[in-house]
Amino acid sequence: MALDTKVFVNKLIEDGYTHLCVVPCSFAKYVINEAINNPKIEYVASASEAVACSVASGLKMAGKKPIVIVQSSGLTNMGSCITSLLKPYNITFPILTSWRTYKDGDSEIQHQHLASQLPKLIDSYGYEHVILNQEDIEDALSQIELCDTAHTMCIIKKDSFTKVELNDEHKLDLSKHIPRSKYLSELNQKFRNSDTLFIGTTGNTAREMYSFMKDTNNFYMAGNMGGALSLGLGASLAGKKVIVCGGDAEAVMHMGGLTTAGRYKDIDLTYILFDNEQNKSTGGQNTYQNHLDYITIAKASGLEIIDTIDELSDNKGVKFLYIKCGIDDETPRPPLDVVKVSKFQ
Ligand SMILES: Cc1ncc(C[n+]2csc(CCOP(=O)(O)OP(=O)(O)O)c2C)c(N)n1
Repeated sequence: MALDTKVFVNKLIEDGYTHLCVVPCSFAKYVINEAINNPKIEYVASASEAVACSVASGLKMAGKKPIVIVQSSGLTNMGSCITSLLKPYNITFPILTSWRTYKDGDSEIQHQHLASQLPKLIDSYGYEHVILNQEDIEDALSQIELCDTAHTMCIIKKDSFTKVELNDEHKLDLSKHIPRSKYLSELNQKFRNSDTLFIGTTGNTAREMYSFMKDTNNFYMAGNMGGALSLGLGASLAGKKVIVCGGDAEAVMHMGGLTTAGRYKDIDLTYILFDNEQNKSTGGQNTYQNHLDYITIAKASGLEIIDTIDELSDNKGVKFLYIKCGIDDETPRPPLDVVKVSKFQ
């Protein structure tokens, strides 16, 4: 059985909870939708789990009642905040983490390690854990209360919540933008049979590259969200020509990668940022990043701005291409044998 999401969120509000600080996981999609729909709780879309945890700490220390929701793969990002802020300063608030599983042969290898080790990770942070009771809403709420007052984390399993659609006023309309597949096909055409290495980021970019860039040399980075540009920087410092293709949520998770990459001139590295204004792969949640001017940020970080795929060339430098794009239909994930590559071609 799944918890009634609307009742659950409304009861949290009745219990005084004020903010939901989130990096999305598809397991929490419906709670996120309800929090966005419901004006009585504030949805704080966070660039990373570390950001979500620090914002929640500030809220709690200033008298509010925040809740954090993250994916198990992101719990490691919160490690520093947990061990050096929450624990020593005895700050508590509910941290809800999904528990992603892994089946042998599955290409989602980013979840393989924590599929068995999540409780140990939580334990190593000095936290107890409870598994959210999806059968009994009152018990589930008392588990959240416990997590608000003790260093206890709440694990969410798949299908814990009933379906809630986003209200129309929160839905994104990207129909006027050209879908990403069109640009990926153009890249495929231009770089087929070239030695340029393409790195696709976690999320739907890599998945779509698998469908629309069949003839290029691609590395599909299933996990390590936020690390694609830096992975590409390492490869280009080692002499590769590299083009990183990423999404807008991935771009901000470890944005310091831009400032590090911008220091270099004598390498061949390009970062193409596909901005679809959402976390497509975890359920299409709005990234709420329209206040960002990505081109200005990249330029100020030292990258050279180019405007079109046509301008991509073998000239040395660290280049940045921003593309606002629309949404393609779902495409299949790349299979395990193409994902699990430990050396670049
Ligand atoms: C550290 C970490 N946190 C959260 C996730 C869950 N996650 C996977 S993809 C994704 C969103 C990707 O969105 P974006 O980069 O905009 O690309 P899109 O899927 O929209 O193409 C999220 C939140 C993750 N894999 N790793």
